[in-house]
Amino acid sequence: LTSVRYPYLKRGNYSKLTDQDVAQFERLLPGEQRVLTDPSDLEGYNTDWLKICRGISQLVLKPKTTEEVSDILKICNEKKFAVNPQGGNTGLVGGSVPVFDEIILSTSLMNNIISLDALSGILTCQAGCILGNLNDHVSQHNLIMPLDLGAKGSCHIGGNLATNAGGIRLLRYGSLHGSVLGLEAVLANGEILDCMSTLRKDNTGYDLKQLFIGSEGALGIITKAAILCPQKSNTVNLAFLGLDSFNDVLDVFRDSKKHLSEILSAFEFLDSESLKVCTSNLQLASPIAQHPFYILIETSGSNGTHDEEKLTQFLETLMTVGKVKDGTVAVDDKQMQHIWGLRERVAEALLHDGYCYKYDVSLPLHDFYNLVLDMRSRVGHKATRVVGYGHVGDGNLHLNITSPSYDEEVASLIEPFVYDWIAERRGSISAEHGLGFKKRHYIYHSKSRSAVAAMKAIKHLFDPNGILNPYKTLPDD
Ligand code: FAD
Ligand code: S2G
Ligand code: ZN
Repeated sequence: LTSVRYPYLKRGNYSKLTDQDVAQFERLLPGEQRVLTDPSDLEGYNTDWLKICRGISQLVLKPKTTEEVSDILKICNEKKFAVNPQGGNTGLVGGSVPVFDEIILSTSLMNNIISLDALSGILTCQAGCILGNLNDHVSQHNLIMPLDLGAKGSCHIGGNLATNAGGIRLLRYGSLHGSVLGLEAVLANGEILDCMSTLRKDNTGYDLKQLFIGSEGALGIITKAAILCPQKSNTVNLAFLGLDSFNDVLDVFRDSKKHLSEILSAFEFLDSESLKVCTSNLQLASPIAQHPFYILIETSGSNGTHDEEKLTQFLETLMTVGKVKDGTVAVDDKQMQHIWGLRERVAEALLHDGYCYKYDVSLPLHDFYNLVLDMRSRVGHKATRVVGYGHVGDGNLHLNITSPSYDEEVASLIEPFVYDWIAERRGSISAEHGLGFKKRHYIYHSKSRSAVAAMKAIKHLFDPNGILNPYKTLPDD
């Protein structure tokens, strides 16, 4: 079976569901809303957050326990059903929805918090816990989650691990490869791989959990996680600054590490176009006048007087030397939320333009904004908007280009040019969102053939029948 949507792609020789198979899953998952077959119920699960990738799955399964996931995968592996693991369905590379009629295995009912040790700050929970809920829970114990992203209201921690999500706290708290102490996953044959641990140090054998972080549902279904949660800071400050040039942004980044040092907890940037999409498409107000660039600097520390003094002194210096033209420091939580909204809701605002060509890339900082300028001169006249924003501190740019609807001419002006541009500067074509369905054939722009060959060998070891998230992450060649 090929599909009109992907004429170039043949459906793998996976089995097709029969009524008997559905009945078998219904016996396995007794109770309401655990086995969905009604097309209207399936629509949301078959459509990704960007409303670009759409699958034609006829079955959503909602297990509650690791054992149920194991029983489901045993059947799927024996009967050769393809399976698409799904968490909050907020992924942006087409990895979270089927390409054809893969069975969707949703973690939405696997949302138990198992334990939280306030002394060590170690949380253990099921994979289907929503990141925002976990943050609310741990903050009652003076802790925070080590990651925060705009999708926190719906993304699952299992999906965050599977995509090795970065987000706005990575600058301070590092990647999930460091904050995840253990995980449990179910392999394609139903085997439960227990890598759960609440130890910060354990050098006994290969660190297998790392393979699943960033595996995008292709090596196993993550069912539990153990995460080290940092201490919640007594005082958090957020400055929103206007600057004239990207060189000034980089200078301020360098100076903020020097002068704010241990209290610096986030450093994000927006260009004028990305702020404009929030003010025009979402009617959000900017707290300062228009500038070519904006940065958000967040500090988090234990002593309010010390932090405020340090931050004020730093900002005054920046204004005096003219690196920063304008700025404000949030006076309360409400204003802090509003300013973070200007940064975290750019993705949502862009959707209102129509179709979004998204490039989440890592680049050397001296090249960072040149990609936006080059793409603007190459396709700006044909696109609605070309914007650049993101996690400067991580060297991670979010280049987004929009048009009212998918435009083949715009797309062919962008790809493969944008990927070649990044590869020539030894950047990464996917900094934090993964490759999923949309970017897997560009993997060689960022990974060697020997590395991809080893990935395929590992994939074959864990999933010899290739039933987990086929057509994703790794290229066919
Ligand atoms: P899904 O979208 O459901 O799935 C994502 C991938 O993981 C798929 O390949 C799926 O098969 C797999 N998967 C899901 N659950 C499991 C599991 N339990 N076991 C194995 N595989 C699984 N990402 C960033 O890194 N940084 C950001 O700052 C950021 N901001 C965002 C802002 C917005 C508004 C949105 C919509 C997305 C943003 N993202 C960001 C994308 C981010 O990757 C996803 O939001 C999130 O990490 C995926 O979690 P999810 O539960 O939604 O997974
Ligand atoms: C972000 C997600 C949204 C986007 O906002 O940090 O990771 O537009 C992104 O890419
Ligand atoms: Zn991001």
